[in-house]
Amino acid sequence: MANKTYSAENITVLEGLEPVRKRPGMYIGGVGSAGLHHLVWEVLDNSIDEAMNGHASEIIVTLHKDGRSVTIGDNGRGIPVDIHPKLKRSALEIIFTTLHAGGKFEGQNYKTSGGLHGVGASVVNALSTKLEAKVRRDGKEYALSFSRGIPDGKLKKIGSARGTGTSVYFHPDATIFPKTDFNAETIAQRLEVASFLHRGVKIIFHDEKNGTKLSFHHENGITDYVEKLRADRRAKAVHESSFTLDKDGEVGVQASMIWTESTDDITRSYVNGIPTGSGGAHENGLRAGMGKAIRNYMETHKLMPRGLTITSDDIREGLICVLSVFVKEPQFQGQTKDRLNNPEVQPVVDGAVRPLLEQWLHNNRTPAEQIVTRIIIAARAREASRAASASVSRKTATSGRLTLPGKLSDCSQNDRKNSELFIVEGDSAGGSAKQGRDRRKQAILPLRGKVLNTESLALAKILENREISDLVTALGCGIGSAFDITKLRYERVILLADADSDGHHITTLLLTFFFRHLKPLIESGRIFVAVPPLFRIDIGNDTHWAADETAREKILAKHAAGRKKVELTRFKGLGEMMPKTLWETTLDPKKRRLLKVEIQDGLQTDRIINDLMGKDSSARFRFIMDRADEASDLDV
Ligand code: 0RA
Repeated sequence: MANKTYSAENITVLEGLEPVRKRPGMYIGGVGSAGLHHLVWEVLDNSIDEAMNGHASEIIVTLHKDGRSVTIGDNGRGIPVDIHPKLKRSALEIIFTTLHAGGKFEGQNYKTSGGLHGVGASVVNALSTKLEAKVRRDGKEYALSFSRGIPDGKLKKIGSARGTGTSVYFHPDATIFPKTDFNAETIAQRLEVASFLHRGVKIIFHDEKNGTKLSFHHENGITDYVEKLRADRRAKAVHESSFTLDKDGEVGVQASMIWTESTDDITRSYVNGIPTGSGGAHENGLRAGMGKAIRNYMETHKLMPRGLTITSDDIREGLICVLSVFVKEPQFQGQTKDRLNNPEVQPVVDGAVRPLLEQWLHNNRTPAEQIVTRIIIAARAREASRAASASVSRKTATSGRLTLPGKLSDCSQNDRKNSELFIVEGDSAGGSAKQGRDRRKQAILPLRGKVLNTESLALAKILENREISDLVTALGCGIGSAFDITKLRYERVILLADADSDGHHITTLLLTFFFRHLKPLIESGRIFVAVPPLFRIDIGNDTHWAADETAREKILAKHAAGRKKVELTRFKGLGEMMPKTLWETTLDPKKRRLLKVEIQDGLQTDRIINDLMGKDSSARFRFIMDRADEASDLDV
């Protein structure tokens, strides 16, 4: 079986391509940006497979000048071009025009990298206005092109060639995808991750739009990935080199981990090269195996401190970990299909991690003790912050309103339904909001000055801050280990700050705190950002409000033409707005505009918050420089 050569006969024919164009979402998950980029991942996966089977060493991905077409080339064996004896068509044509073609159903040539179990090439073809495949084999170069999945002609010999390889050019169909522009950064990031997960493969990204070329190549695979994650965050490692395991088998398991002084824990997990942001069976197996290995080690060497319990969170604090598994038939679940649902994978990962990590700890006593020390520090810090947060939540739990923060103007109704807490920037805006609100349903908590930047601070430290602890008390739901969402005292929490850069900063600081420490409030859709107006425009007897310059210009164009008396007021801040005005524009549920805060991509949000709010100012600098051309109207 190992040396069996593949030829046109092996290809199984199941269906035509019409279903793909009728219901593209069924094959690529959707026709938005993620679906569009999925096409690239599909074609890429075929080349990665060729490399992982030892036949290719280099993959070149080119984003063409139009930004809407891509070529992916490799130096593998070249897709076979021989003619199928029954179908009288080339294997190349069959692979690109037949769903489920690729010989993968015989269990050979099984695809171990990402993708859609071998349907990839034909799906991409069906959804492209043009696709051209070129193959170098047997000293010749062949080409075949297609439109919307249908061959434009016959397979052509276009010349002689040295070496072997395949290249696939495609241009997605704008009648299927509302937007067909590829994002170079999205592609570059994916390629870099692929180069870590498939060690040794050289992946080159050529962005013809910017004229840039990137080359990704990591001989040490996920060990290098962990090191990159650590270095990006400037997190100081507590031991010298990471622990890495690589176990072959029915389910392949690779994991690499290092403990750092940072308080976050970062796990990047992948199944067949596909990111699994929501975890699943493989991550559960990793946690279980890691927990058991460390506890066993601590017990064997009598390192368990008396009277201190070590939780799995303590073990993970400061941990940077990459987990990559290869599974024959992965089942993904969840709204974004990024959670692995194969229960059989958990014991396999657990069984790989536990003995290997435990053995490594026994054989490497210096790092082992450095890790144990880190875990004990985490456990002590957790106990300290639990004591602190318990004292904060006790205030609300025991005697209700009397112990609420003095500056909170609570709403009068007892029923939580339809109640709202406005967190307002500044005492004077707080005063206007207090007078202008619907006092039955709306509570106001004014915040003084800048809010604490909670990124990279321990919870115990954060709760020493008066503004934050007042906020937690007002919310009533506790925090950290004392968090209980059923105790939240309001249905909605609305952040209300000035429409200027200071206001945006305050909103960002508050959202950082909510994301890091009260994430379930965001996830359950309870956090909102109010949009106060920046301009008041009086035209004749009518008053209009505009949230920004664009809205102002629209209103002027629509209503002010030809009329004489137009009065324009720019609000300096919420504080100078009359209570009645604040009600009409920002508080009144019938007229106001609220933005609901949602987390679309947890990993990306984590990265951006870490870059923008974390200790590492160079990450912030890079973030700002990368986006300098997007900042058109700077606040001065
Ligand atoms: C089937 C059989 C063989 C190679 C490939 C597929 C192949 C597919 C892709 C897709 C992108 N790059 C690729 N490179 C190779 C092996 C044919 C042989 O036995 O020589």
